[in-house]
Amino acid sequence: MSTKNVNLLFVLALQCSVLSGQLPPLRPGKLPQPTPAQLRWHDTEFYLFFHFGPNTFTNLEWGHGTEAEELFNPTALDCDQWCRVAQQAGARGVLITAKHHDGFCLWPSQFSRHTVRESPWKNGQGDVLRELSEACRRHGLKFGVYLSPWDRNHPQYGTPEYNDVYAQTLTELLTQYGDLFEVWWDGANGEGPNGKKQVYDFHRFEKLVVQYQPNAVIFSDIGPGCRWAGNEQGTVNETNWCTLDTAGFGRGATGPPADTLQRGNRYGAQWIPAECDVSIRPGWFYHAEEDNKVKSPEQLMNIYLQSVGRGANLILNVPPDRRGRIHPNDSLALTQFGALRQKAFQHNLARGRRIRPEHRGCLFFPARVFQRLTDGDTQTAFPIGACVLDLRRERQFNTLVLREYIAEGQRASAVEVDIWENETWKKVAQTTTVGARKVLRFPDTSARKLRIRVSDGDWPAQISEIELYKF
Ligand code: FUL
Repeated sequence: MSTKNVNLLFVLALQCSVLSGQLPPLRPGKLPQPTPAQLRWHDTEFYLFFHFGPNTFTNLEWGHGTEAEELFNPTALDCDQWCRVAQQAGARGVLITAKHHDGFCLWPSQFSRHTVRESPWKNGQGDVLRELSEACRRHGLKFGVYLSPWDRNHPQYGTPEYNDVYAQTLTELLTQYGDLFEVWWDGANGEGPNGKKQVYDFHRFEKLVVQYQPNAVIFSDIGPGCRWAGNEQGTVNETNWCTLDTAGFGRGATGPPADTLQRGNRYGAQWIPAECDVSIRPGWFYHAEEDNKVKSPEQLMNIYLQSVGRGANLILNVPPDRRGRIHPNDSLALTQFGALRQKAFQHNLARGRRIRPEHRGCLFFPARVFQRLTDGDTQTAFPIGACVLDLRRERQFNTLVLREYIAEGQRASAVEVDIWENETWKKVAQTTTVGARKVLRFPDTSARKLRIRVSDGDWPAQISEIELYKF
């Protein structure tokens, strides 16, 4: 939709609101909007996380940095298998711990002596990042990296020179493995081998990402691309604003409070949407004793509904084992989760169905304008306050999906859903924010007509799609 087109619609829709006696609050000034890279990131929705490295072989979660390189020796590393599992789960990308806190580099970095090159794996000729990035390209998956700022191995950690080392290793990742969709900075910042803590030059690191990978989004407690959601359970609050105020906050211990990360800040100064992280097992790295503690497909579905279903992205960790393969228990759970989701969202009862404004005063709009809400195209939107969806005959459903047209900011703060029953409207669901998407679940309900109302928010809240399911 062209801007001119949008503006004309806004004027008409405003007249329409006046006619119907409802003048919505207008907020002066422009709201923050996502960059094109962030918009693509929103579309990526769900991806896998791979924690792999010396900890896989020592059974630790946080390596000390003193582990011998000889320990790293996967016997049957198969990144194509990782990618097949990701695809079966319906993930659109993967992200790997290129370096965790123990400092071991999964690629032969020129700026470290603690890498795959010093290990016996493939006689020191291997490069996990090369294998994974190439497998991702073969499988049409996006690729991202976690490069821990905290390094318990590097001799220069804790000195200004370590910022050069970090910038150089980051540059290797940004320039040698093709397109990256995300760069991940965790908040852990402990002491190095010399007992010192690092003062990081994050500004310099951010500039490198922008320079070499302008399409990549940076994850951290304060973005700038996307934010930690404030817990490691993979969920975000039902009220989830994509905007955040970062002034006065840093990364890690100095980050915003968990509650703020969970909700974002309405009218926050920057577009920094939430990303929910969680592991399919209790730990982030592989531990054989957790083979029977893999989350079930139903648990994964619940996590998905409370992350992606609340407008956030989900990064689900699946740790490869000592062979360098995804354990069958994890791969089974992921395949079943993928099938569960596919089945749940297969048949959209609203697709192509007639949608009308609730208020008669709006009827001078051409009917096709309203059809944007059920046309299956998230690029077409309409700033409507209340609309009625007609399913043509009585249908059973229990799930409504709404998508806000976030390219022009996030505005809706309250939505109500009613069904037409016994000649009156009966409320079946309500929620707060919408954002990139909101999945609303409610008990099995039968009706022919539904009313969807953006009952509060800054005008114009544009909805791009309304979907209806029964699962
Ligand atoms: C945290 C790390 O300390 C954990 O080991 C894990 O990598 C998690 C995803 O991020 O900051």
